[in-house]
Amino acid sequence: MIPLSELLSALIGVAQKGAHVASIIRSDADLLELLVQEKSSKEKNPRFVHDFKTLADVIIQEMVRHDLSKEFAGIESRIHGEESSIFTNTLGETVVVQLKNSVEETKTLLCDVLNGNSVAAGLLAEAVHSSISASMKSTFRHVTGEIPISDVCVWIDPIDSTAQYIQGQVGCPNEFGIVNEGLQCVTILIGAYNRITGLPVMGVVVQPFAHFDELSKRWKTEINWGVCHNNRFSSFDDQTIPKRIPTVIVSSSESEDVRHKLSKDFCLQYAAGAGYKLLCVARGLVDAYVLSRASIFSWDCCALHAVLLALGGGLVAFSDVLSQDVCQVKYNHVTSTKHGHSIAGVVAYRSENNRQAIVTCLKS
Ligand code: 2IP
Ligand code: CA
Repeated sequence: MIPLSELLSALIGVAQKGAHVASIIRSDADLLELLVQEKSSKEKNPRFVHDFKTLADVIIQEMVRHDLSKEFAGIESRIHGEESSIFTNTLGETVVVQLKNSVEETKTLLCDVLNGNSVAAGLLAEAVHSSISASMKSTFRHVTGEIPISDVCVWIDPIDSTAQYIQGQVGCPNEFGIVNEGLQCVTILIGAYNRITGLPVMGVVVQPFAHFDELSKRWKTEINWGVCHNNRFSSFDDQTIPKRIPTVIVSSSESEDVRHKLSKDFCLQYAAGAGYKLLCVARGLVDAYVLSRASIFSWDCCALHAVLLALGGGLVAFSDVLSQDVCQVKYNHVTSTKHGHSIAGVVAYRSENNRQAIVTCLKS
């Protein structure tokens, strides 16, 4: 058994480090150039077929795996990420991207994938091996309870809203406090679920680029979390929820039919990033996030699903929302394909009343 506060502390630590790596990549000229360049198939790295943006995702994911495995023996095989860590080139050669024991060894491995770019490899290796110590312990001192570590599995989305991360625009909050597009929509999502029940246990969400400080010309990071194992705890303060008209957030690619239906009872808002839209629900900026297509995956949802459960809300598949039983999405599917981890659309809500209101609207 391990204290939930210990697991939470570890997840917050690795998520903060992920945010640090994500911001180093955007602030270093060499790495940024690699990130934003769209290569034509002719220009593509002849040795390794993936673009740098995939490597940025994978290296953050593998850093989380490495650091958590050091702290919790045996958890390594139960940590799942969006990206495959195996890079294969057109000649059939493969490299497994992982953190080695030292900066030098990791640099050598990354240099191989980066086709000999040792400057970029060195910068990345240093970032993933760095220790950052911004402790938040005071904010979760009240989290009690324990869990057998052998029951804990983890889903990581190393960079959600990759397109916004690469574009790098500074978004502007609208009158609802929502940023439709921009770096603010980028999140790092780390969710723990129970291997037996399949239900979320805790989630951490970090916005590496939450607020741009004009004075220092630097981005400030924001971290939120929730725990829903026996008891419920979260970083959110219900007192700050603004009074507003009923509002639902959707993807800009949501179907015309669903948008039309929802707009009868709700004001509709749009934003990029599945994680960011779920965060808007957790913050109480909207009542719910509705997605009718199966274009979302376990790694997009697990962390914020935990936060919503901690707040008294939840996340159900769109395909199940009209059924009698409220059936929370589960994460313990046994499958090895990406498609096997997709969720049949989403209705994510902050309270039971909000869920009821969506059901009533969709039934009408
Ligand atoms: C994506 C990203 C997209 C989202 C999609 C996710 O994850 O969050 O923005 O689409 O569902 O899978 P939309 O913005 O239309 O909701 P990633 O960036 O990690 O691929
Ligand atoms: Ca994602």
